[in-house]
Parts: sequence; C-alpha cells; structure tokens
Amino acid sequence: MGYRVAVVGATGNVGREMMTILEELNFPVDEIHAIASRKSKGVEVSFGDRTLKCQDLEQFDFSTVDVVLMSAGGTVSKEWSEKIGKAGPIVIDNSSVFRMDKDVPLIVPEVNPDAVKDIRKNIVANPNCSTAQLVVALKPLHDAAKIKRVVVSTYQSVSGAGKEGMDELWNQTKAIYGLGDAKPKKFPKQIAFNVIPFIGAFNEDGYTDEEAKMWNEVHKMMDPEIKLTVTCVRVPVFVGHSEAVTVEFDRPISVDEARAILREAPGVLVVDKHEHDGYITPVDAAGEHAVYVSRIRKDHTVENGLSFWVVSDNLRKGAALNAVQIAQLLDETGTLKSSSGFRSITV
Ligand code: 11C
Repeated sequence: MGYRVAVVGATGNVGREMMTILEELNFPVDEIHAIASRKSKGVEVSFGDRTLKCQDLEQFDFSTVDVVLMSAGGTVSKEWSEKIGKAGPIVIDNSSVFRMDKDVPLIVPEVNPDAVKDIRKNIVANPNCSTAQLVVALKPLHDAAKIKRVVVSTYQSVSGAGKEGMDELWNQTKAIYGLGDAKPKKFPKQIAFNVIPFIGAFNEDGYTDEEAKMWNEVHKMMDPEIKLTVTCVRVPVFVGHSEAVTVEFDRPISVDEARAILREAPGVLVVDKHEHDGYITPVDAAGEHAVYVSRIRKDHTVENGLSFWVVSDNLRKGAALNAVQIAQLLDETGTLKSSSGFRSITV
C-alpha cells in the first residue's frame, strides 16, 4: 500500500528534483499530482517515465492526498501550508516560514528523527540547504565530543536562488564575452567571475538572514548551546554548496578519530587524502546524495579544534532529497496514514 502524493512547486528546481527522487528512492506512491501556480497549469513535468500535467494550486482538493511536498517559496507556504495541513495531509515544507515554529518539527532524518513526535499541525519543516549538509557532518562529531563553537564560511551555488539565479550566471557569463546583458537582476552584484558576500537580506546586527538561519536551525535540531558564527557567500557555481567549517570541541579529538566517526556516520562520505582525487568539489557532488567531508585537519589555533570542508548537492540533500527522506521517516514511523488503499497512478 502506498500514498497519494502532491508536489507543490512542481515546475521549480526543487520540485522537479522531488519528483525524480521520489522515483529514485522508490517511495511508495499510489497516486501523484504535480501542482503549480495557475500560470503553469498544464505545464508538463516528468515522474519516472511518465509525464504529468501541472494542476492549479487554487483548484486542487488537498483532502484527497496523504502527503504534500511543498516547495513554492515562502509566500505560497505562508498562505497555503497550514490550510493544506488542516485539510488532512502532512505537509513537508521547504520554505523558511515554519522552521522556528515550536509546533513544527525541523528534521534532517540522520540527525533528529525523533522530532517526528513533535508534529502538531500536520507540517514538518525542511531546513535551509546550507544547514542540512552542515548538521549531517556535525551531529556524529557532537555525539562523540561535545561541540562548543563552530565557524562556517559558505560557498553557495546560484541554484539556491532558483532557476532565475542559474539563468543569471549563464547570461552574465555569455555577456562578459559580448553576448547579451550582464546587468545584475536576481543577485545584488555581478555573479559571473565574482563572489558576493551576501545572501538573503540584512538583519540589524549586520548579519544576513541566511546566516542567522544557520545558527537558529542548528540550535533547534542539534543543541542550543553550540555557538556559531557564519559568513554566507554566493559563488559562480551552478549546483552544490560548499562550506569551510572550523569546530572547537570540549575534549581532544584527533583527525583520525574524526575521520573514523564520519566514515560510520549516516549520509556522510569521507573523501580525504592529501592528493587531488582526495577532496570533493561541488562539480563532483552535483547529482549525488551524500554529504562529502574532505580536508579534515587540526586547527592549530585552539586546544581541541578541527577544520574541514563539507560539500553537497543543495537541490538534493539541501532540499528535495531531505524532503523525501522525511516522507520515508513518516512512513517508517507509522506517522503517515494512507487513507487511499491501492490506487493506480493518475497522469
Ligand atoms: C540560497 N539557501 O542558497 C538559500 C536558498 O531558507 O530555504 C534557500 C532559502 C531557504 O539562496
């Protein structure tokens, strides 16, 4: 017996990945609906070897499905996720709107699967892409040697800003060679052949909301005692976020011990040799499921410190894969109730 599934935001970068990953992970789907805004009604998207036509969000009856994967942006989530949850299905929401809501668990299945018990309004939040990959690497280390402080600098790909972000990098790159318009639109400054130390919006303290999300989400999912300082940077990479991470522990932890812990950790792949095939770049990680950890080394400036490099596909572990893994967790824990019985796929 499977589930009746709706993907809202099905034409977006993450929505399309959600459809692909539901298939790749063999999530038990009895019925699937691609949902988008009215202007995308009828647009075709793929689900395995089938083609689905997008249905209009405003017209869709959500009481007829069991689980909704929601990735249509914060404005749509704000208006729709609670309404949809009240209609019956569990909503796995990829926006930032509900992440800090005490009645909404924020879940990375490798890190805090027990939080499923905290579902109180039929919504589970998916973390920000840059947080998801970070906590997958930090949690097993924190379990072994308590983390006191983390310093993170991110190198975030343009796909984090959606299709418009990817188009802007592509168009500006061509424009540098005289083919078209290089004016920044989606990003505040030129992104081609540049890096931008700004993602999201400025907060009063000078940090950006993207940076604040990282410490808020780490506190909610792992431990509110961990101190974090974060700098988020947009880089001219299409897919794959990278992070330079420095961690201070409350006891000594050697490079070999950290490597051994991370090798056993769910969702992590350690690629760490002192040679050029021995570390991972975003180009290597794009399209993959793992959180890669490379360049593990001692931080010589503190007593118990390590530095390392974390890379993952932001559209996958950072968004769509994590959302489908949450759906799997809901299934495995009996949290997701199918009212459908057997149904054939509607296309
Ligand atoms: C970016 N991390 O790379 C952002 C995108 O809170 O879900 C996702 C923002 C969020 O631009």
